[in-house]
Amino acid sequence: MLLHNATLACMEGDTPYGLIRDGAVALAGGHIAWAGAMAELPEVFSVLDRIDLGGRLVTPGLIDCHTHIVHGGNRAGEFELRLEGASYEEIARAGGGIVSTVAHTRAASEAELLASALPRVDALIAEGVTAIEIKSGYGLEVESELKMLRVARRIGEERAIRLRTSFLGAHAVPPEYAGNVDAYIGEVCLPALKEAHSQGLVDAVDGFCEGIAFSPEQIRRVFELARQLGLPVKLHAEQLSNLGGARLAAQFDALSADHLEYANDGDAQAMAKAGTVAVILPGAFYTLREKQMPPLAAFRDHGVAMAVATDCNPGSSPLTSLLLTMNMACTLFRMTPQEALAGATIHAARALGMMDAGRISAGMRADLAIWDVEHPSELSYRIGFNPLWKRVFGGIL
Ligand code: DI6
Ligand code: FE
Repeated sequence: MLLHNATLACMEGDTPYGLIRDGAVALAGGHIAWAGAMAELPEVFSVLDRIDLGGRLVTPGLIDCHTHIVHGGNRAGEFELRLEGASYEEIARAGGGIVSTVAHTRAASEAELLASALPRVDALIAEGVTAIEIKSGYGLEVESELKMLRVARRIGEERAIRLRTSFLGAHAVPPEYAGNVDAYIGEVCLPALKEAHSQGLVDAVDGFCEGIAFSPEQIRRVFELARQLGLPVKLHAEQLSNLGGARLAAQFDALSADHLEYANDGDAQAMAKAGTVAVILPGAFYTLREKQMPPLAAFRDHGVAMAVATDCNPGSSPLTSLLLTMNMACTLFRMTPQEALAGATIHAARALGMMDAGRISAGMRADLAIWDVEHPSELSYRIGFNPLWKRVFGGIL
């Protein structure tokens, strides 16, 4: 089929957004066969069935490259506590925070976890999202981590969306290992990773490198196993303080380092050298009323690709709108709307190692979003408005 009479934001090439007016996209076999100006349509594609898009905008399908969308319960009570003055770290140290979601996630059946996650996934799909990453990390015991990852895989079967899973066993120390962090890594985290990998449940390995979570040395043990298993790594780094997580991630050629509010110029340099994507998560910054901004100027100077993602989780970012996330990235961090859209497409794809997604180009999978807007800057500009017209998934409109 040939989509024509459209503006294309191809997200590659030399022009802003890779914008093409009076454009067309030829789709064949679930992939993009050709994209460009209608006037230059190759003869071979002129026989395809045509769909007139009425001048609408076509972008790559959006990609949410950092979510904890599978989780039990919610933390609205902590939201209230924070409004009364408690900090995120105080709540975590008092046994709330991630550990409270762990209790709910352990108690939930696979069917319950799936049923609670699907409406959140549907909210993303309704905004033109065609791929998401989902982390484990609220099980923190072998069987519960496996359960979360199975639910994540199920979401890819239940919905028309591409999925990448990340094993996040090093997310928090569960209460039964309090004060015994190294034993948790050796007795639970590493065996769970081996088992999950052997069951084909893991696409990448993540960790939380932070004072309230794991030290760089503890994360290193997890990354070393990932390397042995041939799995790429990524890391929650420099979110609340600078412990050197971004540099550690770069040493392991990480796909991404995420959050990064407390990262510095040297971290940006190391990430640039390793080709590690900076995943910017304005939902957590907003929710925690963080004041420290991620060093965007350093990322730009050193040529670090920046992605944006929801970080959808029940504690620090109960957010299921990638469009709102893009708006927040612009308003809170002064990203340009072009950077925000690149962050939710081409750079998000890279943060997932998904090399056939995130741009409109021959050979890419035909995952597209079609919008009732004139210019791509409008996607970041409105707050809480969804201009999606239709989504194309695997070449199907
Ligand atoms: N950083 C985050 O923002 C989420 N995980 C992490 O390591 C928060 C998870 C939570 O509070 O439940
Ligand atoms: Fe996160």
